[in-house]
Amino acid sequence: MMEPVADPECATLAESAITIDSCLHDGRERSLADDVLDGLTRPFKELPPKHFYDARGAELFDQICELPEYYPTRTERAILQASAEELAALTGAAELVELGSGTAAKTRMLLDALHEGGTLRRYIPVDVTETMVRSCAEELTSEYPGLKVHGVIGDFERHLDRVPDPTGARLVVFLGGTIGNFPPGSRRRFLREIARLLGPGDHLLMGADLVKDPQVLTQAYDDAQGVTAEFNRNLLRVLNRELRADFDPEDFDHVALFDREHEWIEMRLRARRAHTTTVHDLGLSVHFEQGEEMRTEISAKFTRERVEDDLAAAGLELVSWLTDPEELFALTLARPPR
Ligand code: AVJ
Repeated sequence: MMEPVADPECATLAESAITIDSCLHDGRERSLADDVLDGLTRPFKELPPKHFYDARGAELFDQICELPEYYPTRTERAILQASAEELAALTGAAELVELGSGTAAKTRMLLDALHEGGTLRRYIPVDVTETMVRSCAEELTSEYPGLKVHGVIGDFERHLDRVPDPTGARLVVFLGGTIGNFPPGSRRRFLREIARLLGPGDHLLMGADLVKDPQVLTQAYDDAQGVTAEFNRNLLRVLNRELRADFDPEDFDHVALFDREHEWIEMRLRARRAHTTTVHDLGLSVHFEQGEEMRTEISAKFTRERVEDDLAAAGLELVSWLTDPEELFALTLARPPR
């Protein structure tokens, strides 16, 4: 059925409508090890949020998206619902490149609209989770006759160069507000990398969570059922399994706070007692003071001005600013200047 092609960097598996490039191999484990070694030996301990999403983490994140307190997912979905047709008309996209595609649940609204508009030919999901890319490729090729899917199994921070050359007007989508996970400098660098995927006539559609009442924000990251707390602590289970660390997740409390100066949410894990943990694969022992906090995520909140400035720094201009009536969340359509 699928024939592996000999390519040591990125193996390609191809069948009629589906192409899958894999860029992962052992690179992912190395990046976790490097991130943990750096992050846990800093004066203020920190781990990057991208390692939350193992199978359990992805499941917990799906639960977060259904929580009453967590408005971003349903709000973005409603905005997409209301504007998919307009976006399809504005972009006339023949191909949709999605960064962090996951189950592509929200993407279907765009695919539907582009399909209806008669322009859609190819979908290019980029995601670290191989099973997601594969199952979504299979579902979508059977749902949309004639659609080609070229999946890239990789980390969008490292493997954007593996996105195949464009075959027509392109729409790159980066949904969910994940752009907020980047601190400001890296954010602009990343947007510049995305901009390199765009030629004249191409567009970027990006979701951005907006600055709002701090209480609404902190509740979204510290829900009553404790799902987000579990999601946060799950990061320690990832380290235990992948790097043979011996964290007891119950040694840590979940903390979510809104940093008003930077206008971002921070999630942290706070040590309940002084203790030392070993990360066996790294030969590393890490001491935590009682009450010591380790940062596990920033999730920046935006204003229109901030989005416009960041886009401009990446050489992109804002075309449409689409938001919900309460202005909780925004979808921004941008393009290279003409
Ligand atoms: C997937 C990065 C958009 O920042 O809101 C949800 C992750 N963390 N609850 C976000 C998350 C805690 C989410 N993003």
